[in-house]
Amino acid sequence: MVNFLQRFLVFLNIYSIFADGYSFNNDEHTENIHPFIKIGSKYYFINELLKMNWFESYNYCRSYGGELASVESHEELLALQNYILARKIESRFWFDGNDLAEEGKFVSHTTGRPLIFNKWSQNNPNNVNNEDCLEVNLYNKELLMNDINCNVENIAICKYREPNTHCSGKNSLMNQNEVCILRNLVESFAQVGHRCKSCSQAFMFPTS
Ligand SMILES: [Ca+2]
Ligand SMILES: [Ca+2]
Repeated sequence: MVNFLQRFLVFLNIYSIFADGYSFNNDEHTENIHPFIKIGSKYYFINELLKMNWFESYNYCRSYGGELASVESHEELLALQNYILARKIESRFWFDGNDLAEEGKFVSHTTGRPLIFNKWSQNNPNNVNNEDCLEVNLYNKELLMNDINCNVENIAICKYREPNTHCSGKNSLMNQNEVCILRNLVESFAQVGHRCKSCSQAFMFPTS
Protein backbone atom coordinates (compact mmCIF):
# COMPACT_ATOMS: atom_id res chain seq x y z
CA MET A 1 0.00 0.00 0.00
CA VAL A 2 2.86 2.37 0.84
CA ASN A 3 4.48 1.75 -2.55
CA PHE A 4 1.19 2.35 -4.26
CA LEU A 5 0.67 5.66 -2.52
CA GLN A 6 4.25 6.75 -3.18
CA ARG A 7 3.66 6.06 -6.88
CA PHE A 8 0.45 8.01 -6.70
CA LEU A 9 2.31 11.04 -5.32
CA VAL A 10 4.81 10.83 -8.18
CA PHE A 11 1.91 10.55 -10.60
CA LEU A 12 0.31 13.63 -9.07
CA ASN A 13 3.51 15.62 -9.58
CA ILE A 14 3.68 14.56 -13.22
CA TYR A 15 0.01 15.35 -13.63
CA SER A 16 0.41 18.84 -12.16
CA ILE A 17 3.17 19.58 -14.69
CA PHE A 18 1.06 18.17 -17.49
CA ALA A 19 -2.02 20.05 -16.41
CA ASP A 20 -0.19 23.38 -16.51
CA GLY A 21 -0.57 23.29 -20.26
CA TYR A 22 -4.09 21.92 -20.25
CA SER A 23 -6.34 23.88 -17.96
CA PHE A 24 -9.77 22.35 -17.43
CA ASN A 25 -11.30 25.62 -16.34
CA ASN A 26 -13.29 26.95 -19.25
CA ASP A 27 -13.47 30.42 -17.74
CA GLU A 28 -9.70 30.77 -17.74
CA HIS A 29 -9.70 30.17 -21.47
CA THR A 30 -12.12 32.95 -22.23
CA GLU A 31 -10.15 35.66 -20.44
CA ASN A 32 -7.48 36.11 -23.09
CA ILE A 33 -8.45 34.75 -26.47
CA HIS A 34 -7.62 37.73 -28.66
CA PRO A 35 -8.46 38.20 -31.54
CA PHE A 36 -11.63 36.20 -30.97
CA ILE A 37 -14.75 38.11 -29.98
CA LYS A 38 -18.02 36.89 -28.59
CA ILE A 39 -20.78 36.61 -31.15
CA GLY A 40 -23.86 35.06 -29.59
CA SER A 41 -22.64 32.38 -27.22
CA LYS A 42 -19.38 31.50 -29.01
CA TYR A 43 -16.13 33.25 -29.83
CA TYR A 44 -15.18 33.97 -33.42
CA PHE A 45 -12.48 35.73 -35.40
CA ILE A 46 -13.36 37.17 -38.81
CA ASN A 47 -10.60 38.98 -40.70
CA GLU A 48 -12.64 41.03 -43.14
CA LEU A 49 -9.53 42.11 -45.06
CA LEU A 50 -8.31 38.66 -46.01
CA LYS A 51 -9.74 36.24 -48.56
CA MET A 52 -8.33 32.75 -49.02
CA ASN A 53 -9.28 29.41 -50.45
CA TRP A 54 -10.83 26.83 -48.13
CA PHE A 55 -7.57 25.05 -47.29
CA GLU A 56 -5.73 28.28 -46.53
CA SER A 57 -8.64 29.36 -44.37
CA TYR A 58 -8.54 26.11 -42.42
CA ASN A 59 -4.83 26.56 -41.70
CA TYR A 60 -5.29 30.26 -40.98
CA CYS A 61 -7.86 29.56 -38.25
CA ARG A 62 -5.69 26.88 -36.68
CA SER A 63 -2.72 29.22 -36.62
CA TYR A 64 -4.75 31.46 -34.32
CA GLY A 65 -5.76 28.63 -32.00
CA GLY A 66 -9.13 28.20 -33.63
CA GLU A 67 -10.94 26.13 -36.20
CA LEU A 68 -12.95 27.00 -39.24
CA ALA A 69 -16.37 27.79 -37.86
CA SER A 70 -19.21 25.38 -37.47
CA VAL A 71 -22.52 25.95 -35.74
CA GLU A 72 -24.52 23.62 -33.56
CA SER A 73 -27.87 25.38 -33.74
CA HIS A 74 -29.95 27.86 -35.66
CA GLU A 75 -29.34 30.38 -32.88
CA GLU A 76 -25.60 30.23 -33.48
CA LEU A 77 -26.10 30.74 -37.21
CA LEU A 78 -28.45 33.66 -36.51
CA ALA A 79 -25.88 35.28 -34.25
CA LEU A 80 -23.31 35.18 -37.06
CA GLN A 81 -25.91 36.42 -39.54
CA ASN A 82 -26.76 39.42 -37.35
CA TYR A 83 -23.08 40.22 -36.86
CA ILE A 84 -22.37 40.11 -40.60
CA LEU A 85 -25.42 42.23 -41.36
CA ALA A 86 -24.50 44.77 -38.69
CA ARG A 87 -20.94 44.98 -40.02
CA LYS A 88 -22.23 45.20 -43.59
CA ILE A 89 -19.68 42.64 -44.73
CA GLU A 90 -20.34 41.88 -48.35
CA SER A 91 -18.66 38.57 -48.93
CA ARG A 92 -18.99 34.82 -48.78
CA PHE A 93 -17.48 32.99 -45.83
CA TRP A 94 -15.77 29.67 -45.34
CA PHE A 95 -17.19 27.20 -42.85
CA ASP A 96 -15.83 23.91 -41.55
CA GLY A 97 -17.06 21.15 -43.81
CA ASN A 98 -16.46 19.41 -47.11
CA ASP A 99 -17.44 16.32 -49.04
CA LEU A 100 -13.96 15.69 -50.45
CA ALA A 101 -13.81 12.16 -49.05
CA GLU A 102 -17.23 11.05 -50.22
CA GLU A 103 -19.34 13.03 -52.65
CA GLY A 104 -22.52 14.30 -51.04
CA LYS A 105 -21.45 13.42 -47.52
CA PHE A 106 -20.46 16.65 -45.82
CA VAL A 107 -18.37 16.20 -42.71
CA SER A 108 -16.51 18.51 -40.38
CA HIS A 109 -12.82 18.47 -41.23
CA THR A 110 -12.13 19.19 -37.56
CA THR A 111 -14.04 16.26 -36.11
CA GLY A 112 -14.42 13.93 -39.08
CA ARG A 113 -18.10 13.67 -38.21
CA PRO A 114 -21.24 14.81 -40.03
CA LEU A 115 -22.18 18.45 -39.57
CA ILE A 116 -24.06 18.94 -36.32
CA PHE A 117 -26.30 21.60 -37.82
CA ASN A 118 -26.85 22.68 -41.39
CA LYS A 119 -29.15 25.04 -43.19
CA TRP A 120 -28.60 24.85 -46.93
CA SER A 121 -29.69 27.46 -49.41
CA GLN A 122 -32.27 26.39 -51.95
CA ASN A 123 -31.21 23.48 -54.19
CA ASN A 124 -27.91 23.06 -52.37
CA PRO A 125 -25.68 21.21 -52.02
CA ASN A 126 -25.77 20.75 -55.77
CA ASN A 127 -22.11 19.97 -56.58
CA VAL A 128 -22.12 22.10 -59.72
CA ASN A 129 -18.75 21.60 -61.40
CA ASN A 130 -17.59 19.54 -58.45
CA GLU A 131 -18.27 21.81 -55.49
CA ASP A 132 -16.83 20.21 -52.37
CA CYS A 133 -16.33 22.89 -49.71
CA LEU A 134 -18.78 24.53 -47.37
CA GLU A 135 -19.43 28.27 -47.42
CA VAL A 136 -22.10 30.47 -45.92
CA ASN A 137 -23.55 33.38 -47.79
CA LEU A 138 -26.30 35.94 -47.35
CA TYR A 139 -29.40 35.16 -49.39
CA ASN A 140 -31.87 38.00 -48.95
CA LYS A 141 -30.16 38.82 -45.65
CA GLU A 142 -30.41 35.21 -44.48
CA LEU A 143 -27.16 33.37 -43.83
CA LEU A 144 -27.37 30.00 -45.54
CA MET A 145 -25.00 27.24 -46.58
CA ASN A 146 -23.76 26.36 -50.02
CA ASP A 147 -21.26 23.93 -51.49
CA ILE A 148 -18.72 25.66 -53.70
CA ASN A 149 -15.34 25.12 -55.34
CA CYS A 150 -12.71 24.87 -52.61
CA ASN A 151 -10.34 27.21 -54.48
CA VAL A 152 -12.71 30.17 -54.43
CA GLU A 153 -11.40 32.94 -52.18
CA ASN A 154 -13.70 33.74 -49.27
CA ILE A 155 -13.36 35.28 -45.84
CA ALA A 156 -12.71 32.69 -43.13
CA ILE A 157 -14.93 32.56 -40.08
CA CYS A 158 -12.74 31.13 -37.35
CA LYS A 159 -14.16 29.80 -34.12
CA TYR A 160 -12.22 29.62 -30.90
CA ARG A 161 -11.15 26.07 -30.16
CA GLU A 162 -12.60 25.32 -26.77
CA PRO A 163 -10.77 22.91 -24.49
CA ASN A 164 -12.38 19.53 -24.20
CA THR A 165 -14.24 19.59 -20.92
CA HIS A 166 -16.36 16.51 -21.58
CA CYS A 167 -14.72 14.02 -19.26
CA SER A 168 -17.69 11.97 -18.21
CA GLY A 169 -16.70 8.87 -16.32
CA LYS A 170 -19.55 7.12 -18.09
CA ASN A 171 -17.67 7.19 -21.38
CA SER A 172 -15.61 4.19 -22.26
CA LEU A 173 -11.85 4.63 -22.02
CA MET A 174 -11.58 4.50 -25.82
CA ASN A 175 -13.80 7.54 -26.16
CA GLN A 176 -11.83 9.73 -23.80
CA ASN A 177 -8.83 11.80 -24.76
CA GLU A 178 -5.57 11.72 -22.81
CA VAL A 179 -6.48 14.71 -20.68
CA CYS A 180 -9.79 13.17 -19.65
CA ILE A 181 -8.18 9.84 -18.86
CA LEU A 182 -5.60 11.53 -16.65
CA ARG A 183 -8.21 13.67 -15.00
CA ASN A 184 -10.47 10.74 -14.22
CA LEU A 185 -7.53 8.72 -12.90
CA VAL A 186 -6.47 11.55 -10.62
CA GLU A 187 -10.00 12.03 -9.36
CA SER A 188 -10.31 8.31 -8.67
CA PHE A 189 -7.00 8.22 -6.85
CA ALA A 190 -7.89 11.38 -4.94
CA GLN A 191 -11.05 9.72 -3.69
CA VAL A 192 -9.03 6.73 -2.51
CA GLY A 193 -6.55 9.04 -0.82
CA HIS A 194 -9.33 10.96 0.88
CA ARG A 195 -10.70 7.74 2.36
CA CYS A 196 -7.26 6.81 3.56
CA LYS A 197 -6.36 9.86 5.63
CA SER A 198 -5.27 7.63 8.46
CA CYS A 199 -2.45 6.23 6.37
CA SER A 200 -1.38 9.58 4.87
CA GLN A 201 1.36 9.88 7.47
CA ALA A 202 2.74 6.55 6.34
CA PHE A 203 3.12 7.45 2.71
CA MET A 204 4.33 10.98 3.36
CA PHE A 205 7.09 9.64 5.57
CA PRO A 206 7.59 6.01 4.62
CA THR A 207 9.62 3.88 6.92
CA SER A 208 12.52 1.93 5.50
CA1 LIG B 1 -19.38 17.82 -53.76
CA1 LIG C 1 -23.57 24.85 -54.73
